[in-house]
Formats: sequence, structure tokens, C-alpha cells
Amino acid sequence: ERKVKVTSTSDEPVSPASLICDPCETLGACFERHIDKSLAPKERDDQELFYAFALSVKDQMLPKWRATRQQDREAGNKRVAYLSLEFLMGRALSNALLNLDMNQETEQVLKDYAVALEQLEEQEHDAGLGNGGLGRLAACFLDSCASQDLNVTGYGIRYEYGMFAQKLWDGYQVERPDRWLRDGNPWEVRVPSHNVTVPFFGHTESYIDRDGKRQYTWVETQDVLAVAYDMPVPGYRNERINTLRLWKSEATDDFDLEEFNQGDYTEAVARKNLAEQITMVLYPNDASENGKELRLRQQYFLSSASLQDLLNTWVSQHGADFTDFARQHVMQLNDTHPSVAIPELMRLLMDKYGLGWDQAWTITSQTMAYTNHTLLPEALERWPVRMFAHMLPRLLDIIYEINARYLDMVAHHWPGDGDKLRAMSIIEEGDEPHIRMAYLAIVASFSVNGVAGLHTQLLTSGLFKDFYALWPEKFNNKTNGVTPRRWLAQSNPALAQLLNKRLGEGWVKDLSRLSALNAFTDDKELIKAWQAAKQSNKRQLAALVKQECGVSFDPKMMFDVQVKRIHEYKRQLLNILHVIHLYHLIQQGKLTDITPRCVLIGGKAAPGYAMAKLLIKLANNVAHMVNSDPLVTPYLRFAFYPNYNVSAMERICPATDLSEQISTAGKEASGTGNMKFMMNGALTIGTLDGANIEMLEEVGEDNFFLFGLTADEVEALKPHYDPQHFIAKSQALSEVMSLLESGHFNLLEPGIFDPIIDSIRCPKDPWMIAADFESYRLAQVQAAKSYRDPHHWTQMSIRNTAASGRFSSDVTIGQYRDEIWGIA
Ligand code: GFP
Repeated sequence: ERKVKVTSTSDEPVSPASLICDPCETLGACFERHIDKSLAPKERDDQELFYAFALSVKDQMLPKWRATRQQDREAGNKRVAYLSLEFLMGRALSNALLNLDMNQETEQVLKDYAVALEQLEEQEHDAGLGNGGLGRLAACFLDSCASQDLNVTGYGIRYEYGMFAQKLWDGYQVERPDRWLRDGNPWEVRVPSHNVTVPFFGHTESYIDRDGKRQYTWVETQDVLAVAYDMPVPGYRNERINTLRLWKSEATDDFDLEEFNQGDYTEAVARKNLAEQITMVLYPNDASENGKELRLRQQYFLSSASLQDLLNTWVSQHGADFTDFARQHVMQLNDTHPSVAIPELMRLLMDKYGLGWDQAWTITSQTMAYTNHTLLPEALERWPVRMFAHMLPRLLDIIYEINARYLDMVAHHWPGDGDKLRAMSIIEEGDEPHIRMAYLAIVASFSVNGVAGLHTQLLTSGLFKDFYALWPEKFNNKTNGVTPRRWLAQSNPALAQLLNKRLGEGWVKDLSRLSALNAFTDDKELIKAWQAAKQSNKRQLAALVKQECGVSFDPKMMFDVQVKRIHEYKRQLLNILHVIHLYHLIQQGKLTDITPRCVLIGGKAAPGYAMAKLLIKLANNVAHMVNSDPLVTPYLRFAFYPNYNVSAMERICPATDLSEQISTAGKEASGTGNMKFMMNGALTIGTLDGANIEMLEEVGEDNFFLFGLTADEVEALKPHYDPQHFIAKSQALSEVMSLLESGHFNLLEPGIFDPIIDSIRCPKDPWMIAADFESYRLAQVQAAKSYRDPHHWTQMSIRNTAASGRFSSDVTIGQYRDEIWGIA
């Protein structure tokens, strides 16, 4: 009998699956075992094969996974918990094979089953547990933490329904539920031994304890069970497997005992749903969803379960002695979404473990660190005090106390300044008082960081200016990054092979090595190979676009791409207006400045964001006119890519020539798509916004198409912005507006685009579309001209890849490690 029973060497749970894992079993044997276990092993389809194969890969990880936990515990390594409501992981299979160095073995194994790896990969559902940049950043960070051998656990929510699937119906976005768990999730391990209960509602009572101290309890709560599901996060070829722990809400067994006892058994069982609702669906990032009670429930559920988990582990090893706890832990809050962890940690330390306020506060304020991801006012979370009082009454007491103590300090700093107190208070006054979660996060955290240089500067000089005056030492910048494993090595094998040949494989772990490419920008052989790789990627994308959009992209044309959430500040509109301009020029036969190009836009609009949805409709209508005019299509094609997600980006990014990063300056905190494109050798057309600024610094103005107002200029223009002036000044924009206003793109649907037209013409347009159009157009002319010289374009492309080393999330995580987390 070859299969041995692996017994637990620790207090860590052993999943039933892991019990039958043999550390010596080969991938092939493991795969065979999983296939044999299925009901009809002979009639397997690709989905079943994928499932069995993924289980086998997971089995191969289990011994290392277990060893990682044991090693961290024995070494007493400091623990970082990355708390995030979103982890946009995408697919796991290819990434696992790459990081575990199992590609060759896989090829061998699958040969016997006459199935190609790509076939299986296509079966995997994206884990779409995030909206966009923020969630994808969390996923890149997990990869970098594991790859750098850091003891970091991701804590999140196991949503039953991830980000909705986007369908197009007559050019309009239609949302469909994303039931990603329908076919099961082969990567997860349910770990019931880590279950905790999370209290809601009820009320607070106080009493005097034996030592005469006033103590508080939270009573008559409705408890919900948090069940842990662990997902492995393999490091790049380094034996470490970190954990992403996702919580699922379930009803506790003793739910509604009252009702049980009164004989209303079925009613009580039906109520179970209420508990299970908490982790049912991911909230789309949408102003209209703000203030939803269920969202606060999710935030508290994640925060409480994760903190209880950390404290339980601590207590199992150290007893209830918390002297060293702060030295051993950091909680990184990914935006304010999990910031309710602050009062929750205070509550657990005081009410459950009996610590006094001062000790609990010292621990809390030495372990919490907060990352801000946006300056947009509508994205800054505020919760009605009323909602807290009802749902989390004990936490409200604690927040009031934190606020009172902190306002004493403010009053000391700015004596007699009542306005300052009001402006800086965690509680916003008014008919409906609110809790300002960002302020709570700043007050309680030892570190507050922005995600790009400009963003951090705008935080400290604007939004959080007063806090910066009070605690300059808390504030720091950590420019975002993306993982080169997924975003280059895995998604762009053609380029990766070329890099391996030229530079060796070291770049995958140390992306700064790409700078060595600068020595070869005149190397004809490299240039040829570089072009061949790009062409092959473009052919693949063209096939995908044909399949998904029904539009023929010609790989000989320039691929001009903008993929990201649809939002006014990201200015997909500017891009569409430019397409209209090109269309108009071509129809008039003005072809001097035209370089044939295929324009691709993709992204989801939040379901309640009418303007963003209208932009999708406009893109589709314009695309229809462009693609159905045979005079135009030799020069211009335009497609809207439906259901843009992580897997789509893996195909789009390597094939892109021109990357559109065109947000209104000062609005995009960082951007991360911009970095992925740069790494893959796309040139950027962009504004001085977010991390674009740092990308430009690295690659130089000669290799970047810069345009538009600066953040300062946008602010200065605001009070007297006059779009009519800019429209009149630009012949191109005047013509585009006339065409749009004539109803040319909506002949059968009169007036539907009026809100868009009005927004451009409105002096209050915060995105300043009209102001930047002409400068954008000129940058596009420049890009088009450059593309007509393939040799020079390729040199610029190589320089972009060469300069992208700084935007590896390994670099960013190195900075978090040294400057915030203080871990070895
Ligand atoms: C947000 C910000 C981006 C930033 C990411 C990650 O992403 O500028 O790069 O967070 O920090 F807006 P989105 O959710 O907007 O994509």
C-alpha cells in the first residue's frame, strides 16, 4: 500500500482531503486516482478532467502547504494579515503550474490522456471576487508575498456569486449572476476547526467586576457561524505555500432556539437563509450601493472572523498574554472596507480577554495599517450611526470612546478651534450622523499609505491634510505593482521565451533585470523576434475578438486598447470621441494622419451607474457604424469586448500595441493595468496621473505619448471651465460633437446619448473631456506616425519592457515588508 496517512504535526487542521495525500505520489498517479474516484471514469468530459487535475495539483501542494505553516509557527515569524473584501484571483491552474515548476511534468501526464493543457485551463471559472484594480492588487500582492517567502495570510470572503457576468443586449450591458462555485472549487479546503461565531444586533450591558472595574458585555446577539475555506497561494519555486482564507457565513446550529421551542421549526430553519445571505454576493463598486446594511454586515463578518482567528491562534500558543502580540502582528487594511476591524480588535481584547483600554489601544494602534485607494469623495465610506447602533452596538460605544480621546488631542493641537474639531471628528454631525471610516482608520493606524507618488501627495496636501499635520510620520507612499509571474511569464509565453533566451530566467524573480534589454535595442535579431512574438499574440487576440465580438481585427493594424472598469473619470468617452474623429476623417478621405488601427474597449459598468452604462451603449453603436462601412474598415475597426475579466486580460495584454491610460489627472490613484501593458511592451498614451507619472519617469518622454492637463491645472481650471471654448477651438472636436448631436450613431433611438453630450458641454464636467481632447488627438497623431516606423516602434516597445522592473509587485511588497510590516 503506497498511500500513507499523513498525520497532523500541529494544531493546524487537517482536511479530509489531505488525509489521503502521499507526499511521494507523482502527479500522474494522483491524477489517475482522482479520475478513478469519479462516478463514470470512462465518460469524463473536459470539466471533469480539469477538476481531477486541479485536485491532483492541490494534492501535490499539501505537504508543502503544511510544512509552510509549521515552519512559520516554529520560527515564531511575525504574521501579516492582509484584510480585503476583494481578491480578484482569476484562474489558478496555470499560475500554480508555473510557480510550482510543474509544466513539463503536466505535459507528460496529459499526453497519456490525449488532452491539451489549454483545453483544461479553459474549463476553470475565474475566481472573480473583486471589482477591479483594488481586488486584483490584493491577488498580485499574495503572489509576491509567497514568492518572497513572507508569512502573509490573505483574509477575505467566499462570495457565492462573484462579480457579475456582463452580456450585451443591443449594445446595452445586461448583468448575469456569476455562480463561479457551481461546478465546485477544487482548490479550496474547508477547515471547520477554524470556525468562529460572529455576533450581530443585541445590546450592550455593563457591570462592575470583582476588582471594582466597569466591564461591558454584548448580549442577546444573533450569532452567525464563519466557516473557513483555505486556498493555497504557491510562491514562485521556493517551497512556500501561503494561505488565502475565505470566510463563508452559515447559520449556527442553535439559531432561533426560541422559535424552535415554540414549535415553529420550519420557520426557524428557513431563517437560516438570513445568515447565509451575508456572503452570498460581492457588491459592485457603485455609489448607489453605498450605505447598504448587508455590505456593513459583510465588512464586520470578515473583520471579526479574521481577528478571532488570529487571536485564537495566538492564545493557543501563548495563553491570554498579549504583551508580545503587537510585535508579532500586522493587519493591513485594504481600503476602509475592513476598518471596522479596529473597534472589533478593541472589543475582543477588552471584553473577551479582559485587557484594559490603554493596553488594548496600544495593541490596536500598533498593529493596524491602512491603505487608501481613492480620492473620489463618493468612494469614501461613511456609515450611519443609526445602523451601527442597531447592528453593532458594542462597536459604536468603542468608536465613541476612540473619538472622544482623539478629539482631546486635536483640541490640544488646535486650541479653541471648534471648526477643526468638527471637521476632523470621526463622527460627522448632521440630521443623520455618520461614522467616517477613513478617519477612524487614520486615527487607529500606525501607517497610512497611498498607492502612487501623486496620489500620496494629494492625500497629504488635500483630503487628509489635517491628519498629516497631526501625524506626518504615519503617512507613506507605496506605489502599486503587478506580479510578473502571471502578467508576463504565464500570459505572454512568446515574449517570456525570448527574454529567457536573452537574459536567462532570473527576471521572473527580479524584474529589474529587464533593464539589460536596453543594451540590445539596436540588435536586429532581437527586434525581429520581438515583432514576431507580438504578431503571434495579436493573431491569437484577433481570433478571440472575432469569437467574442464578431469583429475582424487585422494583426497588421495597430492594436489600441483600453480595458478597465467603466467610469467617467477613466474617460473611455475620450477614446470613443477619438474613434468618431478618425471615422469622420476616413469618411472624408482625409487619410494623411491615419495609421490603420483596431480599437478595443472592455470593462464592466456598475449596475446602478447609468452614465457608465450609457458609455457602453455608445461604444457599441459607434462600433457598429465603423465596422459596417467598407470605406472605413481598411483603416479602422472598433470592438467592445464583453465580460472583461482577469482571463481576458491575460490574452489582451500581450497583444496590445498602444495602451490607453487617459484618466483626468488627479483622479486615478495609481492604475495597475498601465503597468501590465508596459511590461508586455505596449506603449502608453496617457495623462500625468497615478503611476503613469512614475512610468514616464522610468521610460522617458520619447517612449511615451503624453498629453493633457496636470492635476494642478485641472484644479486651477475648475472654477472657470468653459467647454464651449475648447470645442470651438478644436475643429476636430466641433465636428465630432456635430456628428454625435446629429444622431448619426442612434438614428433609431433618438436622444439616447443626450446625457453624454450634455456632460461634455457642461461647465461642471469634472472630467474635463473637452479640455483634453485636442491634446489627446495630437498625441494620437504622434502615436500613429510612430507606428508607421515598425523598427523604431519596436525599439520603444523594448524600452518599455526594459523600464518596467520597478512596477513588479515584488518591489512594492519589498517596501511594505521593510517600511510598514517590519518582517524578515
Ligand atoms: C483602485 C484605484 C486604482 C488603483 C487600484 C489599486 O482601483 O487607481 O490602482 O485601486 O490600488 F482606483 P479600481 O478599483 O478603480 O480599478
